[in-house]
Formats: sequence, structure tokens, C-alpha cells
Amino acid sequence: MSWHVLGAGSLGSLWAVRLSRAGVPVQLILRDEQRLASYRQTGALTLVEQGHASQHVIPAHSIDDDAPIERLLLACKAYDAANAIERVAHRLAPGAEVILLQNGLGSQDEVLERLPGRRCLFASSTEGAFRDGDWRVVFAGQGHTWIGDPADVSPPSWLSNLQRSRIPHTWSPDILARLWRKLALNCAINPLTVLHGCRNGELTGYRQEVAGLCAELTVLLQGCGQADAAENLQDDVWRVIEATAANYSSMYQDVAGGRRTEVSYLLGYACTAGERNELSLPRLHALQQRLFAHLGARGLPRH
Ligand code: NAD
Ligand code: KPL
Repeated sequence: MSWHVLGAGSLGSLWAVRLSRAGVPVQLILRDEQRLASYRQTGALTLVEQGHASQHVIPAHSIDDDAPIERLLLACKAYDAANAIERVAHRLAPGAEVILLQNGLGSQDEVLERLPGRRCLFASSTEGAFRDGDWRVVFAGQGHTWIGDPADVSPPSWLSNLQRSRIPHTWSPDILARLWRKLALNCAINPLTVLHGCRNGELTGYRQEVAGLCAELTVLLQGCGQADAAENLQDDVWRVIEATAANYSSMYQDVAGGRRTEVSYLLGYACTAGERNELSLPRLHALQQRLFAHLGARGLPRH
């Protein structure tokens, strides 16, 4: 059974290459005929790992192809997920499974609404990859991916494909808690790095601000039924800040590169969930307003 990877960006390419080189059938779904022509001209994906570049010839099709899909890895940004799934929903074979690799929360529900009755599995990843050219991806940080299904705790048989492909992963019976915890970490770190224009490690200069956000994020998680994800949040935030001290957060990099951020699926989702649960979260709301102003001043969307 072949994997289809929709979104040949950083993480999608990283997954496709590892599956392919382990002999697991995989094909890429590209945005349109123009991207397909560009890929075919290049002829392969390049993976740069520990300074070493390797080429991988992986079959690709445009999103308008009509071949059935049995196993789909949705590897686009959170804000593209709903639209992308609408484009391929009619191609999903009976019993097809969809793995959602988006960061944050909210996009998973948007996809589920469009795929009633389908098994959709959620993933949360700490692997790091970026593109340094067309059809080139750099594997920048070892990490781990947790996969789970809030509707069904039984692991899928294809996890053995990931094992064989050396994609470090763990089946997570409570994937929502993982996604909430990661969202909280991202909300405590990423917007401040954008507003203060700093690396993660430089947040040690803003201890009070980080502590205030962690306190409200703890209230948020508890108020949203995620008490486990709230445990020792502040300690974990400082641990991540220390472990990634030299890095610029993904949101910082998006803003610096003039790219749309995933704010609606991170801080935006947090603020909306807080309102829905009638929680008082003044610091998070103020942070969102400051971020909106910052994005607006740079001509970037607030969503
Ligand atoms: P990316 O921008 O590098 O890749 C996304 C790809 O999806 C792009 O190539 C884009 O053209 C493609 N795409 C979008 N809509 C499409 C459509 N309709 N049809 C075909 N292709 C389409 O993004 P990424 O960095 O790989 O991130 C994907 C998700 O993974 C994000 O939610 C991100 O936050 C998360 N994530 C990324 C990393 C990382 O290191 N890159 C780490 C952890 C989590
Ligand atoms: O995930 C991250 C990101 O930059 O998006 C970390 C490193 C945890 C910072 O929030």
C-alpha cells in the first residue's frame, strides 16, 4: 500500500525521503501542474543530513490527479490543511487513513469536519527541517513524533513502516494532551521572540513576562480539561528555552522571512478556547493584540 504525502515542503519531504529509502512505496502530491513540471525537471528530492546531500527519486503527481489514495500524510501548514483536504477528499479509498502533521490545534477539527467517518490520526513532532532551495530539505534537528487518534486508541498497522524507515515515533493514547502541551510551549515562547526580536535563549531577560504567560496557560489548560498537560508547564518552558537557546523560534523565522505565521492555530486558538470556557486570560489577550500590531505593521496576515 502506497503512502501519499501532500505537501513536499520541509517535513513532508523529510518523511517521503525516509519512507522511500527504506523501500516503502511513497508518492508526492504537488500543488499544481507547474510545481509538478518543476519537480520533474529537477528529477528528485535532495535531503541534506549532517552536511551530506543525497538525491531521492520519488514519484509525484499534481493534486488534480485522480488515482485513489489509501494512506495520506497531510504535511502542509495548519492554515492550508482544510483547503488541501477538500482537494483530495474525493480520492480517498474506502478505509483510507489520514495523518495530520500540523502544529497547533484547530486545523485537525477543520479537516475532521470535511472527512466525516474517516480515520484521521494526529501527529505532534519535534523534528526540525527547513528548505534551502527548491526540492531540497535540510534535516536540522533530531526529534520525535507522537502519533495518536482521539477517537480510537488502537495503533494502526503501518507504524511498522515508520519503524523500518527510522522515523522516531511513539504511539500516544492521549495525543490531544501532547498537542495542547506543545501549543502552550509555543504560546509561551514564540510570540515573545517575535516581539522582542530575539533568540529563544534571550527570553531569560524577560523572566516575569514568561512566568505570567505560563500562569495563564496553566489556567487555560486546566479550564479546557487538560490538567495533565498543565503539570509543571513553567519548568518545561524554561527547559525548552535552555535546550533551544541558540535557535530562533519558528514564528520568529516566519516573520523574519515575511511568511504567514500559524498564529491562528497557536495563540489565536488559545485565546478563543479561553473565551469559550469563560476564563480570564488578560496577558494572553494582550500578547495577541501586540502580535497582531507587529504582524500588521509588516504587512503580514493576523490569521
Ligand atoms: P512547509 O511550508 O515547508 O511545507 C508545506 C508544503 O505544503 C509546501 O511545500 C506547500 O507548497 C505545500 N502545500 C500547501 N498547500 C498545498 C496543496 N493544496 N497542495 C499541495 N501542496 C500544498 O511547512 P513545514 O515546515 O513542513 O510544516 C508543516 C507543518 O509541520 C506545520 O504545521 C509546521 O508547524 C509543522 N512542523 C514543522 C517543523 C519543521 O521543522 N519544519 C517541525 C515541527 C512541526
Ligand atoms: O517548537 C518550537 C518552535 O520554534 O516552534 C520551540 C522550539 C519549542 C519554541 O517554541
